[in-house]
Parts: sequence; C-alpha cells; structure tokens
Amino acid sequence: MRKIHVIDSHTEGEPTRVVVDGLPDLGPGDAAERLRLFREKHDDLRSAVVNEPRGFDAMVGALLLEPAAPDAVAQMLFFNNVSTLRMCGHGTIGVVATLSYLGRLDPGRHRLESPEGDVWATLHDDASVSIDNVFSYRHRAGVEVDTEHHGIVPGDIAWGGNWFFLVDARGLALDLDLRHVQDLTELAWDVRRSLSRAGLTGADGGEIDHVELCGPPAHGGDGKNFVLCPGGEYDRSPCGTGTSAKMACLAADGKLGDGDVWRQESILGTIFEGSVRLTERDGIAGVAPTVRGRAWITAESTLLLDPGDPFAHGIRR
Ligand code: PYC
Repeated sequence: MRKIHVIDSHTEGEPTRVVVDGLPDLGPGDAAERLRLFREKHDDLRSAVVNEPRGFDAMVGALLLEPAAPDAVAQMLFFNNVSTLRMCGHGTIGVVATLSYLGRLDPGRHRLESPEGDVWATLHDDASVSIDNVFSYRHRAGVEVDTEHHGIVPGDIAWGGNWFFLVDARGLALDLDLRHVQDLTELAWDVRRSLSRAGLTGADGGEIDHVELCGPPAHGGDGKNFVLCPGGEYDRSPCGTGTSAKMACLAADGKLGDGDVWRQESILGTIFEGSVRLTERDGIAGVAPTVRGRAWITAESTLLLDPGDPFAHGIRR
C-alpha cells in the first residue's frame, strides 16, 4: 500500500491538506516545473489526496518540497479537486501553521517558493500569519459578461496569484449570506461559464477560474466576498489571492493607498486583514499585497492507497 503522510488545517474556515511525505520525487526543477510535472504525471495522486472518499470538494492540497534557494524554508505546490493552482493565500497560511506545528519554523519572517515566485510569510507571536503575496493588478475594468441566466454582469478582471472576475454584488438580487450559497454558486458558475464562452481571459491568456462577488461588510470588516473556486466549491475563507485581487482593484480606483488596511470578510464572516504597497511591474501599475489570517491544525494522519480499492485515487470528475 502506498502511504501518504498529511497534516490538515483550516485557515479562517477553508481547509488545507499539506502532504509532508509519500509523494514521488518531482526532480530538480523550480516550483513551476515541478507543478507541471505533478499535473501531467501524477494527477491520480492529486485526486487521491483531496477528493472523496478521503477529502471533499472544498479541500485544497499542498505539497511541501525542498526549496531551490538555501535560505527558503520550503517550496509549496497547491492543488484542488480538479487540477493544480498557481498560488493560494489561505493555503500558504496553512503551510506556515503546519511548518510551525512540525517545529520547522519559529515566529519571524520566512521565504517560501511558489510557482508564481517567492512569497514571504511572517509567523506572528499570536500564531497569525502574514503573507506578502505576489504582485497583483487589475487587468481590465468594467467588462460586461452576457450570462445565460443572469443577464449582463459587469466586473473587473484582476490577478492576485490566480485570475479573478470581481463583481459588485450590490447590483445583484442576492445577499452574500451563507443561506444563499446554492444560488450564489449557480450565479458565479454562470458568470464563469460565460467568461469562457466569450473568450475572456487573463492578461497571459490564463483562464479566469475564480469568480469573486463583492458586497458590503456584515462582521466589522470593510467588505464581504463570496469566491467560487475552479472546482465549483466556494472558499470558506476570504481567499488570499482574491483579497489581493480585490485590493488591486481598489488601488486602481484610488480607493486604497500605500499602507491602507482592508479587512476582507468571507462568506462565513471570518476576516483577512490586508494592506498594500503601490508599485509597478513591467510598466503595469499594481500592488504588493499583504494578507494576514490564522490557521488551526485539525488532523495529522496517514492516507492509505490500497491498489485493490476502486477509489484508491479518489472519485474524479
Ligand atoms: O486563499 O488564495 C486563496 C485560495 C484560492 C483558492 C482557495 N483559496
């Protein structure tokens, strides 16, 4: 039987399963190359770790690998119920909490490698974690998407480590409330399908696979969101890359300046505290975002993959 050692946590409600041992060697490449290899050659193991019957659709997985840089604490590759992820904010906070649980990291500032470049994380004395996420920016503002069931839905296309379509939910008939998760999911999925049908992509041609509905705060923050993830589940946390994309849009509109704080609520009411430094890359104005939140360790276990089990590699869609 193959054995895979994992540590589970949740970051402000959203689960992360960190694989610490038991996956194949992904060679000497950098994080982007290893992610490609994992996606192309080991998709069955991705599914085994996060999909039912061991996981469930909202679970995000992370591989913890040896870093290339000697001063980095780890390299991390993220994946979900359908594929790999380019970056993951709540997952990075979960990785830092896991490294702390393993005794591999003390409070302080640490370098982590991701396929989208280095991410610096600070483990604070109160066990919360700040991550300096990747450069984030708004690619297009006020894009109108002609949806199948919800008419024209305007929104912004922004990068926060993944591609997002951000919609002002005040124009929608639905409140951002947990009671409406089913309807919010259907609406966001309609938007996602329509973006794809219209051939709308991120600046690099990347698929816009996250839809973020943004509404007024309800729990003392500055705004609340509902984020639909690529595999059809919603993010229980305020979404680290989604918070970064949101802050990039606010900055582009002149509503968030250097050092200003943005408290992003999730659909559960949990909060990421974000802030930005205005910057630019290759002539594109954007932000260097910081996102702070807390993760809790929930389990440490060994997954067993019995070759005779018809669902040893998960129930795949
Ligand atoms: O926190 O960036 C995030 C994230 C992406 C998908 C789920 N969570």
